[in-house]
Amino acid sequence: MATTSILYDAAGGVARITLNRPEVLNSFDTPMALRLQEALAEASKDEAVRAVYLTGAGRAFCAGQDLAEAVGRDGQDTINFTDHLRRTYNPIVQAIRALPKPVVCGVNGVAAGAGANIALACDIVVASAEASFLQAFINIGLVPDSGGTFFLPRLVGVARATAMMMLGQKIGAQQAQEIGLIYKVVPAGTLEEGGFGIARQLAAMPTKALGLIKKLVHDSLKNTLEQQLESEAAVQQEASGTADFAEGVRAFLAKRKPNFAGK
Ligand code: T3D
Repeated sequence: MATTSILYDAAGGVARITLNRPEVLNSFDTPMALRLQEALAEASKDEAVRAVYLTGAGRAFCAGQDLAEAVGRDGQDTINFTDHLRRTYNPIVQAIRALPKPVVCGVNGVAAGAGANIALACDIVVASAEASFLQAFINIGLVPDSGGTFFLPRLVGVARATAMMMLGQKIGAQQAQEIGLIYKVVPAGTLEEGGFGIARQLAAMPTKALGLIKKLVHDSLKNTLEQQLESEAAVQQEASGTADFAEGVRAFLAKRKPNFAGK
């Protein structure tokens, strides 16, 4: 039995956050959702952390809401779903999107329900070939939440998104890559190299500029081209004021590798 539902380890510039209730496929009970919020806040404020890696323990990434918590033995809801979403998954999704550092998700196995959509909220999603994505909500008579109805149409288009959400069928990692749901699938057993490796690589890059790219990409979803061009012009000025920009140019001119400090 897992005793700590969220594992947190920060080393070498990367905060590794592991969903850790493998006996129930890392499905979320409320304490676990609150702990994940704390872990994301810690990663955000720790200046030594320059990238975040989110993954799951055992054979699954995350099976979404712990259904035993949500529904009692008599089949009656034990939670108010609106309040619960506002307290648990919505702040998680918002924290991932607002974190001014890249968040890489290493999807090690099935990602279902809120688990799938928390993965899709991350900046770069790498999945093991054994992983799958399931908008499981409809299979129990619910609608997608945790940002699913926002992320899916934007990632894969309305036609595929609607079918995935309505049919509630598993999409394999390979197909997820082919339709643009995720960045990349890696062979089974190589997620540490292919997923965590990307987080490590990002942790040595210009952190402020990475955070600004994230902001620009998200802003673009609501901006006109004119607004976005203006945004880029303003944000570029900010990026040009960083020590990493100065180092990048110095290194280029000296024909050496840059040593970015993340400042
Ligand atoms: O306000 C709100 O909170 C609403 C929010 C909702 C957010 C949501 O996420 S709703 C969607 C909830 N999730 C699901 O409906 C997924 C349910 N799980 C599954 O469909 C399947 O387990 C999987 C497709 C994910 C994996 O299937 P499989 O065959 O690989 O594993 P399994 O045998 O079904 O599960 C293994 C164990 O994990 C099993 O327990 P056991 O029999 O070994 O004691 C199973 O009961 C448990 N488990 C899996 N998912 C959940 C779960 N236990 C509680 N809650 C789960 N979500």
